[in-house]
Amino acid sequence: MKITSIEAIPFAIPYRTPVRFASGEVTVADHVLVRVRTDDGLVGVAEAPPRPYTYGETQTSIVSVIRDLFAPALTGTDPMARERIRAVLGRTVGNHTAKGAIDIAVWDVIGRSLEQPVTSLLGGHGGSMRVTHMVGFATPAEMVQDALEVRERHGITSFKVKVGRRPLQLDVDACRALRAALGDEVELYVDANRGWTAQEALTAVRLLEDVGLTLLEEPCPNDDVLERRRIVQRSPVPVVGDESCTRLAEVARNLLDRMSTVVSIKTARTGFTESARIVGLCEGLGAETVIGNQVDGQLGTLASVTFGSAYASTSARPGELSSFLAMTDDLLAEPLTIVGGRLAARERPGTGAEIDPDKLARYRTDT
Ligand code: MUC
Ligand code: MG
Repeated sequence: MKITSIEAIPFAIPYRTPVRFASGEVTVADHVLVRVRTDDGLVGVAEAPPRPYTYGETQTSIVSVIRDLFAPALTGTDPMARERIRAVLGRTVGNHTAKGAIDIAVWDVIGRSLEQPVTSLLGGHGGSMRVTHMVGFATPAEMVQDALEVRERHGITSFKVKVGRRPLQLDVDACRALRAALGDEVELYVDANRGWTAQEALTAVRLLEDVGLTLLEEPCPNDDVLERRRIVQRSPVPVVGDESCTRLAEVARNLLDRMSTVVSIKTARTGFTESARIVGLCEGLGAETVIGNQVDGQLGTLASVTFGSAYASTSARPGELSSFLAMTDDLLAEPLTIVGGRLAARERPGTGAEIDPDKLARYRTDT
């Protein structure tokens, strides 16, 4: 089998309510659909969500790097040769989500070719995951309403709260309001997206001690080396590396340098092949992982649960698998449904994703 083409199709689907956080905001899912076709007539699909303010990738840059660099380099390659594909993509630094989506689409082809679910090929641990919902910046009352609604509708009982604002009392008030409204049973953790200084982060976790947070994600810039280590040493809450852990070597450095204690794995960023290596590295070092989100649509979320539910260690904590709920529509022919706070991977060949052709025609922006 050989890859005959790799397409990168830009599309735009508005959000019902914008998702806001310390590093930026999302009002439209201006993502890229990646399709890998083979000479056997198979088609693998994946979604690349650029986050320009964090990584510098844009919808245009993803389309260009795939069209001009990665597609020509990989056309003619056997999709089973994942290590060869990884080596080709790895020659270029950055461009995480372009590479991640190609890797996932290749795995989708492999699953379809073998007529096996990719989640089984990867590890087949559990088939589903508990879901964390991410609550973006708003007033405390609006944040509480968002959390109560998703608990009521989808049974979700784990929440990641976006923090990193100034004055930090804004975030302290929001976390307190959420705990008061949701009760002691729900899990609450916070993600500052590097919005605070180390001192602000330490003050915040001290002020929030009685709220019972379980994780503190990207509290301050990772380049503030000594300050970041100071947080890891002093914080009563484990520190998660997200945008500071975008590839295997960064994860290794972050953990060995004591800059993070838990690692956020995003398949949008490291696909399945590199993510699997990160899982092994973290298990070997005794570091916990959490399946993160890059404000993915349904296709990206299906990839996250396909991967996250395949291993015991990645499904120990709930995964961030609900960001598509705020979108007005999606490309998947059969929508994802979160039931009782859980999302299941699909027991179908590949990742089980089928694209609705009418929706693609409506939302693609290149025609
Ligand atoms: C997160 O965990 O930071 C927001 C920006 C991004 O790149 O991902 C999201 C969620
Ligand atoms: Mg994060």
